[in-house]
Amino acid sequence: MKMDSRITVTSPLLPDLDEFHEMLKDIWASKWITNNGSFHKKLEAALAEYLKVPYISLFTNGTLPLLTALQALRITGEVITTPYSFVATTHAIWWNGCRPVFVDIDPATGNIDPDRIEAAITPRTTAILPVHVYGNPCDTKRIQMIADKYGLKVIYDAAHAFGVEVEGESLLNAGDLSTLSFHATKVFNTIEGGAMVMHDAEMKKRIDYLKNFGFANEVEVVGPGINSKMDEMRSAYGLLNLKQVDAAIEARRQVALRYREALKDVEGITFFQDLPGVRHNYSYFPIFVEADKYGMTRDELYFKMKEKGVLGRRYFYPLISSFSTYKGLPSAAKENLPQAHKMAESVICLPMHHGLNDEDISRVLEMIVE
Ligand code: T4K
Repeated sequence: MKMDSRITVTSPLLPDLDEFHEMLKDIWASKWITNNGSFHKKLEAALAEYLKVPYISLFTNGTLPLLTALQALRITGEVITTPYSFVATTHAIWWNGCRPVFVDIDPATGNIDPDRIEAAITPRTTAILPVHVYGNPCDTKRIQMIADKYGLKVIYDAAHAFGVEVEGESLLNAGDLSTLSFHATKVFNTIEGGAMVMHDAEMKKRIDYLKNFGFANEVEVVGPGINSKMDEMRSAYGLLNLKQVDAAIEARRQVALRYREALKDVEGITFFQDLPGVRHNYSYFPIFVEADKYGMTRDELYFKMKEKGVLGRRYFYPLISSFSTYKGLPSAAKENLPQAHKMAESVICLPMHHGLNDEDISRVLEMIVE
């Protein structure tokens, strides 16, 4: 099989090269290449409008806004979170000197199960860090009620939730802060990149200081900041990608429709449906393999697909709580996380991106349906 006939799990949305070149000429002429330049400002304004959020701050990736959100809210002690995510979610808690406390997930969405959060709260708990996994919205109302009852902060890892809306409202406005990833593999990308969404100008100012070493001005450092500024090249690239992101989401939706139609009667294969009132972004298309009904294990199917050049991914296997770094935590015990284990052991994310053509989709489906 030729290398270029492989179908990858995702493929980056790329801006028009000529338009990008024109923007690069402007950047070269200005000689201002990073540190809150004009393209950076333009991208923040354009994203705030597109995402329907009051304030947004750009970052260099999706991990540093998580770290910074915990810093900004001065989170200490224990943070309740999900094991069913990319490892960056838990790393951010650890890097802040806090203890992650894993809570099992709801199999209907893959997200933290609100029914199990209260049992994990102790006098040391200060925050909840849920993830809208695959862009499926968490039960934000229930989570907020619990947070209010116990005086906890809520930071959403919304790395997968670019553009997701619930009843016409941006999902990114839930909780105290939300963070996004604009990595190459995401629905909207700036190559590497990310952002934080906040509710007020005061918090935006604080976050902007924190991502620039804590500098409030030339001579004043107001907090233990970090360097996570997005440069002008990637801001310009982002502005161009924003123009085509709606078309990309629609193309992804069409792929999801084809997958769902072809897989609906395959015994032992299940998948998520669109949730009522939700504008999904189709960032991933996970399927779940029940070996006894399907006649093949998840890994047998996964490796068979791989052999034939159809490169799905087992997001999120292994669970974060199974990595050697975290498996010693009391909340990482397998019996505490049965649903998360079940999902991690049955999932394959099928190729899902704007560039898949009919032939690609048929090739993916043949692997599963045959
Ligand atoms: N929170 C959550 C819930 C996250 O999922 C993530 C990241 C974060 C936080 C942290 O955000 P960042 O700091 O990363 O912005 C990928 C991504 O690197 C990572 O961003 C993402 N989540 C995670 C779920 O997936 P890998 O190691 O699986 O990526 P990789 O390099 O194997 O790429 C996957 C496939 O994508 C490749 O097989 C082909 C395709 N691809 C990839 C790249 C980089 C391309 O076609 N072109 C490319 O340039 O982690």
